[in-house]
Amino acid sequence: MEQTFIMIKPDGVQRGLIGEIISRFEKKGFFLKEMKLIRVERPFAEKHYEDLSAKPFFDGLVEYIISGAVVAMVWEGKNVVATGRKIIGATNPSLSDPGTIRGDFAVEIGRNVIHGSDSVENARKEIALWFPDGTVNWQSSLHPWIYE
Ligand code: DAT
Ligand code: MG
Repeated sequence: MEQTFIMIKPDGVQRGLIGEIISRFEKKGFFLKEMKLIRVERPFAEKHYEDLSAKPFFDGLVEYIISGAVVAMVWEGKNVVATGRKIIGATNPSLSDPGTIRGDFAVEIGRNVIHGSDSVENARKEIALWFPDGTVNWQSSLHPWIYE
């Protein structure tokens, strides 16, 4: 089944939003397949955001990601990449709908609390980068109550 990479950024960790964010993905019917609290170093953050290296905000973005601990996770479920992006909300919290994570908990684009993969291909790349040893093999006993 499809997997996505979700990261709670340093502001989300500092603001005590870890449980709230995990809860939203759990309650939706997605399954946690990997998770770690980690503080990454600059070269790793630059690699994660390499597609944005030409953008004027790149340096500030990297500074922000390395400014504290993050929670890196793999979530699994049907259409989890696209649905995860909907749960997260628009990149700029001024435009994120209420009910989304960014719409409910963020104000500034440079403090938007959470990252989620934007395509299945990028999810594969990001999961391989953050979890090179693969993901945990387990199946929730709730699976048949959520998936037909
Ligand atoms: P997203 O995180 O929604 O996938 P993205 O991949 O385009 O958005 O950009 C990665 C992060 O970079 C984003 O979460 C916040 C920051 N960012 C994006 N566009 C920006 C901008 N115009 N000004 C400042 N920061 C920006
Ligand atoms: Mg992105």
